[in-house]
Amino acid sequence: MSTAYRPRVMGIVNVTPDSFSDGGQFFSVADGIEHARRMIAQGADILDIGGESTRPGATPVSEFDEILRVVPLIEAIRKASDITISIDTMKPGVARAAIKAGATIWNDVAALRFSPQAPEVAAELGCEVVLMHMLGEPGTMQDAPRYDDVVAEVEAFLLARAFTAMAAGVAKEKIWLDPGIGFGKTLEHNLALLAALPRFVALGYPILLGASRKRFIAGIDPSAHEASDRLGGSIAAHLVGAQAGVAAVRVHDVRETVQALEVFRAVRSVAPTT
Ligand code: 7PJ
Repeated sequence: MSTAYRPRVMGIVNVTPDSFSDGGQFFSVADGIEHARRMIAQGADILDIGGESTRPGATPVSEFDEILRVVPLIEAIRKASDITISIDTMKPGVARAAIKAGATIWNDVAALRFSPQAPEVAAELGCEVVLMHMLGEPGTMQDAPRYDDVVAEVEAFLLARAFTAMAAGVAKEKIWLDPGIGFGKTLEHNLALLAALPRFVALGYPILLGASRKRFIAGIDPSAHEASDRLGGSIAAHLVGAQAGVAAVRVHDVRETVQALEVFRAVRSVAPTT
């Protein structure tokens, strides 16, 4: 296998009641462990553990309950494997508990805006931090999102959040940026951001791209009502990211994504002869 670049693959592991049919706490953690094992076997480089749904209309989770969901799973993964673990949370208290349990990346869709303490907590934890762009809040973000220039506005937001994090003491080397596909964006906004990925990569921070099974794909293929119908579109979007040089892609379908990215890498590793 060649050693040319390809993005790392971050597998999504949700421990939310939405994603696991009934069953109590015990069963969702057990399912999460099984899910994590499968993704590791399929070649994931990072596992992103989430205990709160950010879907519009999802019920909010208390910090206590979120910690109860994610910490046992992180501890179990940490025991079984040395894979990199990230915690998908907006809450500093959850990030703190997750990092203590073995996660090394705080993936924050609120880009450290959820609480005034968030930037300082990120600095204190010394972990890597993913700063993602979201317009507004999860509950209302898809209500007619508007931008004058979506690419410029998302870029300015991400740089401002990076400076806030650094001012609080987060090292520049620990910061990732993410344009936040689907978070307060129309189909046109999402496509503009995907097309502008080389510009985001040129900012000099590792870029995370999360397009997996998102609704904009159904805006292109209206037959893809179900999230599980969107694998082809997800892979296409992540290959666009690979071409642009993103550092990692956040996906549900690890096996298929690793395969696509290995084909990308194999082609990239051949020096063109013409
Ligand atoms: C993202 C995320 C994303 C980052 C979610 C879903 C919604 N974190 N968490 N980037 N999406 N960094 O997976 O459909 O795009 S939750």
